[in-house]
Formats: sequence, C-alpha cells, structure tokens
Amino acid sequence: MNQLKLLIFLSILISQTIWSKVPESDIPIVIIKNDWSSQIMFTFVLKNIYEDLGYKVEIKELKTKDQWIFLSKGWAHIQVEIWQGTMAEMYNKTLKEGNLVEVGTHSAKTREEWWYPSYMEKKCPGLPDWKALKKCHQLFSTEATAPSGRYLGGPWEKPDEARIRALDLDFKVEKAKDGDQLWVELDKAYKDEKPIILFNWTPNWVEDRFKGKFVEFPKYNEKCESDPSWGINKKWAFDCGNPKDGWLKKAAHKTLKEQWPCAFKILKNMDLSSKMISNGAALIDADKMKPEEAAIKWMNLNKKKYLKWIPKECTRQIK
Ligand code: TMO
Repeated sequence: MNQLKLLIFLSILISQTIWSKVPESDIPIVIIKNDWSSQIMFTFVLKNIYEDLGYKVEIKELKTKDQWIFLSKGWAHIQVEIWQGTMAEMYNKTLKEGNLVEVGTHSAKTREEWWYPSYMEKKCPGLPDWKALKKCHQLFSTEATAPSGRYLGGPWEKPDEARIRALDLDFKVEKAKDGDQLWVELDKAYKDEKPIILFNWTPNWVEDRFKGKFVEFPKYNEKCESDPSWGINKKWAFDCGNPKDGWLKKAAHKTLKEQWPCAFKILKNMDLSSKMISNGAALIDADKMKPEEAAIKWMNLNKKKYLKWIPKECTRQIK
C-alpha cells in the first residue's frame, strides 16, 4: 500500500514538473495569419506544435499592411513569413520602434516579381529583359486598360505604380483582391496561351505547374527605393526590380521570449527551406486542401523536420 502511495506521489510530482515547463503562461500566443498559402499553412503548423505542448494559441487574420501595428503593440506576437520584396520597408521601420524583434532567417531565398508564362517570349521578343515591355505593353492590354498594358498585381505592399512611372512603362496596375485571383487568372490565360503578366514569387507551388519567368528589371539596390537620383531615372525612385536573393524572416513581439521562452526557442529553430514552402503551398493551391488539413498532412509527412525545432527541455508529450 505504501508503495502504491509512493508511486502515485511520484507520478504526480513528475507530471507537475513537466507541466510546469510548458506552458509557461496561460495567456494565449497570438499568431498572425496573412493571405497567401504557405504563410497560412505554417501558421497552422506552428499553432499545432504549440497546442500539442499545452500552449493556448489564437490566430489573428490580418492583411500584411495592418500587421505591423499589432506586432508593435503586442496585440499579436508572431509572424512566420516576412518577405523582403514586399515587406522590408515596413518591417525595418517597425523594428526601429523597439517592440518587434527578429527571431531569425529561414533557409529559403525569396524573390517577388512581375512574372509571365514562357509562351509570351515568342509574342514579345526580348523578354525577360524589362525593356521588351516598352514595346509590347499593348499585348497585355484589356478593355479597362487599353491602350496601356495591364499588370495584375498582388494585394500586397509593393508600389508598382512608382516603378512603372520611374521606368517609363505604359502599364496600368490592377490589384488582385486576393492571392487566389492571381492563380485563377493565370490558369485561364495559360490554357489558351493568352497574354498575361502578373505578380508571382518563389518559392511557390506555381513553379512546379506552370512554365514561366520573372521579368529582369534593373538590379535591386536599397538606394533605388529611397534616393531618386540613384539609377537610370534621376528624378524618381523605384527604377529597379525587387531583390533576387531576398530574405525570409520570422519576427515576434519582444514579450515572447520572456513570457513563453520555449515557444520563442521553437520559433527560433523553425527553419523553412524552399522545398518546404513550395510543397506546403501546393497542398493548398494545387491539391485544394483546407489550410488546417494541409498543415496536419504536412506535419505527418515532415515529422522529423519539425520535431527538430523543439528543444528537449520543451517537450511534454507530443501527439
Ligand atoms: C508576400 N508574398 C509571398 C505573397 O509575396
């Protein structure tokens, strides 16, 4: 009988010491969900990992342009995919305010840029060089934009109008209402080899299913965006393309590290490669899975990879 008591006592003690490490706080960790597939999926992956460890997690859906104030004020704590091409400016500005901290860079290199299907190279000789667009803009025109060409932009933050002006191109920007519209329109144009030029990025699932290329604008330079006198247009900034070897970062509100140290360590160790991102996006955009289901499928297929993100001292029982 005494032995049984001892055993019960010990098991309570053990479970309590394990419990006491994670979760470190009852306050929910708020992870930001944006509006493109890989970001959405890895937001759910991180949520699942945290919840398996006993944390409370809330998902906050935000447009990229609205997320900075949330990260700065601590209304949200984590963003898992910050892309250089579209977000560097606001990200750096927010870092300077001192409440947002960088939690590391993913292995994946990124590029976000104007993109066209390969069949356009016959119709518009000179592509991928951007100067070809000076002559071919009419190919891309629609009723709404004629005689200018139509560029289908993403619903993210890049000032394409500024680039069009600085490079003296004859295009009008139509912003897609969401990421999905880009792929619906690409798919439609692609089937009949109709002209289209639109925003795309890498890593993305698109490169596995469609042949195409990024437009080569004048090489990116930080000064290009801040100093009008830089580059081929002395009067206007933005006379260059986006970075070709862009970074992809993770960031968190400064309280994450103090309030949820294990969650912070896991985010720090979280490392996405190009393959992981393109495969993840394909589950949603090509295979049409719901993001929550795609996250579970991805975790089943990549257990070894994500378990490496979790330090030993942070594990309780992982399902
Ligand atoms: C931020 N994004 C990857 C959609 O360009």
